[in-house]
Amino acid sequence: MKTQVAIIGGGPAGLLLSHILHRHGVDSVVLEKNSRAHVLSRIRAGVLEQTTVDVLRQNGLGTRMDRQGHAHDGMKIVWAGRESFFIDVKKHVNKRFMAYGQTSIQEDLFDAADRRNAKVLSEVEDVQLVDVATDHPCVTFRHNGESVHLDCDYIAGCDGFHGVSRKAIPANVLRVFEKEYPFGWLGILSETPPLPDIIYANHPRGFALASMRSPTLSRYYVQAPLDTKIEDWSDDRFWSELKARYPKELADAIVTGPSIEKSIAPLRSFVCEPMRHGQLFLAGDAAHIVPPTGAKGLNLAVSDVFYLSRALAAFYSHGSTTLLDGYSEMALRRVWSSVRTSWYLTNLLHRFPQASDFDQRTQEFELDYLKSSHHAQAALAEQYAGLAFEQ
Ligand code: FAS
Ligand code: PHB
Repeated sequence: MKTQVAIIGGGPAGLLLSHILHRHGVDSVVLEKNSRAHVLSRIRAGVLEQTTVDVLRQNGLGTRMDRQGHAHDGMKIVWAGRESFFIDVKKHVNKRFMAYGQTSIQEDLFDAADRRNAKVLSEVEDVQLVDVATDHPCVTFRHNGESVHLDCDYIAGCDGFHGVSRKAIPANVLRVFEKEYPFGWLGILSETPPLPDIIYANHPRGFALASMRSPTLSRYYVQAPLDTKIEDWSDDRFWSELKARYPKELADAIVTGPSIEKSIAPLRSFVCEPMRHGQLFLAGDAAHIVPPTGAKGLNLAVSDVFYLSRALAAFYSHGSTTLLDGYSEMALRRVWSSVRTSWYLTNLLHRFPQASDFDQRTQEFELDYLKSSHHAQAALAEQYAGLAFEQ
């Protein structure tokens, strides 16, 4: 087999890259190790930055999002049972963000791939990257019991944190920056009407978050210890703990119901540099992970794909490698900005088991300052809404 760009991973990064490359006349093959049903079963991100919304609309992927998504002017923060305050993103930076689930985006991407008869191979096995630092890289894998050799010009590693692409960068070249947080998020999905706003809560019992997927689908999270077992958390226990972390008038407004999904995600930050080695380019979770507090993970995958697809299109349309050569540094500037924002919000809103009284006091005064200063709120609004792409 031969293609121009071999894409490893059929999550949001891989499918979006394949879609945009096709619109620029660039051929690709997507290799996904799981079944389509498994990929669609994963419940993940829910908040889209303005730049992500723009990329989806500009590439013909915004129709259902504009119909079913919910645009927000900002989000609320409440702590220790006090009055909540609203970070008015629209007022501060004239941007909005969209509540539209990653699962819906994945469905839209698969539909678009089917419409263009895209070469998306599911349930591939034993993917290996060969000669990535030469001008004749290739990918070998097994599919439907057959061994396949895929020649290509470039390889896009879109295979997530546990993928194989990052491992193709030599250890003496790769630099890794990571931070583990001492807690996770226990999240549920329920077919109940959500609260009208996205509301972050910092409470002595721990962090909580109220979000949504649609007017009839709610998404909630509570901070939980790393050794939390799902089987120890009945729906009743979850709802009671969630309500305990919000002020009474908000807790009373939460409509409870049976969970249709329940999962725990550890919170970590991880960045690898560089995001390129030879003809291999990493995009999305293959290169970086952020704690979900800032709703940045999926949005970073989209920004990597925006930069990488623009660079590949420039090469195939007029032979320029300038954007390809600058991809890693450009993508990492936006990655580190989002890593920092996610780190700031995680420290601001969670209760750290080992926190000293000093740590606790400084956290409370940071919240007081954020509540009272429109400068501080403007800075957070700018970062939460997402920075503009570099030209
Ligand atoms: P993905 O991990 O989504 O996709 C990688 C794909 O590569 C997968 O389909 C995988 O099967 C495939 N793959 C792996 N190894 C392979 C191999 N060897 N060969 C072929 N294919 C291979 N982000 C937010 O913004 N907000 C959230 O609330 C949020 N919640 C999350 C909850 C969880 C449990 C997780 C894990 C992530 C969450 N994220 C959240 C982040 C998430 O949305 C990611 O940022 C997003 O999925 C990144 O997309 P991809 O880079 O495509 O990686
Ligand atoms: C979500 O809806 O899943 C969500 C919203 C905001 C976040 C993280 C996750 O910061």
